[in-house]
Amino acid sequence: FQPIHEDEQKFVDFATILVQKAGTLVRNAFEQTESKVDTKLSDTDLVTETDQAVEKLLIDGLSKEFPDHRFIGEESVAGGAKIEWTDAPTWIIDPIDGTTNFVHRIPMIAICVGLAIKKQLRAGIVYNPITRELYSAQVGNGAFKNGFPIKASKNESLKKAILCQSLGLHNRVYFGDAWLDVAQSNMRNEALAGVRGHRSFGSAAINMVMVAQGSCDGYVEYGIHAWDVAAPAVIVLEAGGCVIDPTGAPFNVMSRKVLAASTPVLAKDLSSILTHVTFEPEAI
Ligand code: 2AM
Ligand code: CA
Ligand code: CA
Ligand code: CA
Repeated sequence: FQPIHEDEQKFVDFATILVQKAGTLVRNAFEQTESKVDTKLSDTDLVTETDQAVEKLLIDGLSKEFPDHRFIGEESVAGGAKIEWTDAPTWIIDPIDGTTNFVHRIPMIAICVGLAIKKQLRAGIVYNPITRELYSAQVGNGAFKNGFPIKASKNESLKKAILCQSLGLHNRVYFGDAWLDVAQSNMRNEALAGVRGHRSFGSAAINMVMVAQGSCDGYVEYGIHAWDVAAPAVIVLEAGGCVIDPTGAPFNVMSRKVLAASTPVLAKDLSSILTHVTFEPEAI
């Protein structure tokens, strides 16, 4: 492990404790049926008081300890602020990934905190406060679940693969001159329809840590944002998996799309079969 900032370890250790504190808040709110739900852009785009409280807890806590750090948080940039990258340590935060699961009390949710320094992703923390699974990774240091090393599968065969995609409205993109549901389009492809199984956990981060721990073999999604994938991408890579752009190009955290796979062979096979759609890069 080669830090690129002398206090990098201190940053990550502090954030890990804070994420667990935030987890207690989420766990306590999880069983309450009364939690107030608002919609953002559409009926499927939910936000709760807990999303906002968790983001505040994380940003307040980190900025108090590290006043010169910067933040990219889902619920803070939603107001229309443009994301600007600087060399300063930057925390990329999704307070609850899987808000729909949270609202429906489906226990697959994750607090995601990624750290970039000098515009490079350096660390990722993905915590499911309900199952108390804490995934973490730092570049060059391997990936862990509750302190135990995790590894992506060695699967190179699509036929033996479990694939994750997101089904549902938000995965539709305007393509050509009509709406295209990317996951449905992929499923109509014979090679993808014939894999061992399909899963959709309702959280980008959970889908990705499933690849990181070798439970699933591939994950593809369009329309995601930096805060959905920054932290879990580090975890997949450090677990020995691949994270690329679905076209096969190098992964870009701002490009609104991601392909995670257990092996380079599987990543390449998936990339050659998938429905490809173009997105404007992150413009928030
Ligand atoms: P979120 O819960 O943080 O919003 C669900 O399939 C995955 O897609 C989740 O990671 C969810 O993140 C993300 N997502 C992004 N935009 C969404 C939307 N408009 N509706 C539902 N999920 C969305
Ligand atoms: Ca959201
Ligand atoms: Ca998210
Ligand atoms: Ca979220």
